[in-house]
Amino acid sequence: MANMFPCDFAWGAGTAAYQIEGGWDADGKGPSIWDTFCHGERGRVFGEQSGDVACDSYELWEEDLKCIQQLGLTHYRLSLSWARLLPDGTTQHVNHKGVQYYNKVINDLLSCNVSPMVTLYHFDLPQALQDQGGWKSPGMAALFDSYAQFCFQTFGDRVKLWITINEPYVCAKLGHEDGVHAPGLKEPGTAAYLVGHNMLRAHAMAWHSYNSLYRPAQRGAVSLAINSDWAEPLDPASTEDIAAAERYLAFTLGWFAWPVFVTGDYPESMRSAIDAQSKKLGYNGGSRLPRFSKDEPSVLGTADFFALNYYTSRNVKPGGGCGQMLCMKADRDAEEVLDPSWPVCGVSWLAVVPHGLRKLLKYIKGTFNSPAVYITENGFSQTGPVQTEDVQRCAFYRDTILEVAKAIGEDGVDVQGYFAWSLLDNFEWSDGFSVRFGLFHVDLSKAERTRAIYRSGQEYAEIIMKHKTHTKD
Ligand code: GBH
Repeated sequence: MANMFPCDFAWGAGTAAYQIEGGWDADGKGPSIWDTFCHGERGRVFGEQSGDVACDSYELWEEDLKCIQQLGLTHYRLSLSWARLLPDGTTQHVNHKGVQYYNKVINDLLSCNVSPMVTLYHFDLPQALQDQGGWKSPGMAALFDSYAQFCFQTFGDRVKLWITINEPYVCAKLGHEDGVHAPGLKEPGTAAYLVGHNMLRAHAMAWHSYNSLYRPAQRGAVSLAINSDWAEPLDPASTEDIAAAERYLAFTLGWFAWPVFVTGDYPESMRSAIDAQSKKLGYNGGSRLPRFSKDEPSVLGTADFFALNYYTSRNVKPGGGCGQMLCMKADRDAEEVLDPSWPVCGVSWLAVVPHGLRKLLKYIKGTFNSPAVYITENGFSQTGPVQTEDVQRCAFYRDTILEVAKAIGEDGVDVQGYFAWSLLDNFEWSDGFSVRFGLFHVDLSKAERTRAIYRSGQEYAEIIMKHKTHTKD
């Protein structure tokens, strides 16, 4: 099909600090909750692995830059380690070595004509702030805002695309409901809603700070990255399944996008499902889904673009509970079914459904008033022996990018960029290094952490090259 990508389309790839940097205690960095999580109880992370060294990008940044150039990326998405910049989480103590590191990264990117997209928070809270209650504590919002302002002040002359928080859903649910991510809390049915709420408040405060204090001079754009699967009713003719699919989307995408893009509050279907479940189980501690205070600046309108992390799709029907216990699954009442025709790559949750991305983009256009969209993450994983000739992943990127082209050309979605996840094989959270999302393989058996391009990296480079040279006029 004709090339639908605008000439200034962002062709990117992403990484996150804890997943690649290593240098966990180097040069004055403070510990984060992921350091604590990995160094703590056994059995939390595959093979007792950690991000202590990871791809050693703290030492080997210039190797990463070579990879970025080899792909011909126009944009690179990285995250800052809060505890590397502010070891105790507060602006009382700035670690200048940390500032120096990110200054070099940003300056090197710019001198190679690559625009940075910078995420302030990708799962790695300074441990010192967890010790004060972490994201369950309402005070985190102001602490995040100070950190964000410090970053805008320090790097915002050069960084024009900011993500405040990556995937509040994952931090809230995997970190505080399931306990499989740091800080490893298992408080089903309550903590996640509180954490999600404080993250939205934190994001909104930072956006307002940027908007009034930094935007006039820096002229950048700020958003938060929302992850969501696409969901469809298992039986398209069943009203129960249709309602379940709507609840599924409300509890993932809607939880964060509705307040920011539509009403300043959570989706009504989400609150009523939670409250109905509380009633059923005789919980009378008030609504478990917090309310936004009228005394704080609104979360409505606090995103300059829509940042979407899309990986997979689900078919949905009512169901999924935890007996007499409170839990988000029971609140959501939407059971996930994988279509047997969808291939699964690497991890069990990742069914390959490129056309789900197009549908989700169309849904976002219709529901959130045609925002500009950046696909800030999308990728395909490997497990088991390393396959350098990863032809399936090549097909995945081709198919997915074609779906993005259709979303732009046929559905009129204003997609402005696509970031493959990930530049490098890296520390895949509780899966350790057993799951590989990289466009480059990283040899962990060598101190040099040698990077080697996969076939899919070459494929992506060719796609980028083709589109850069033949963009629509
Ligand atoms: C992204 O989240 C992260 O932002 C990124 O750091 C990570 O490397 C990448 O995924 C690849 O995993 O195990 O059944 O509970 C993607 C969204 C939502 C996908 C939670 C996995 C867990 C499913 N993730 N989901 S399950």
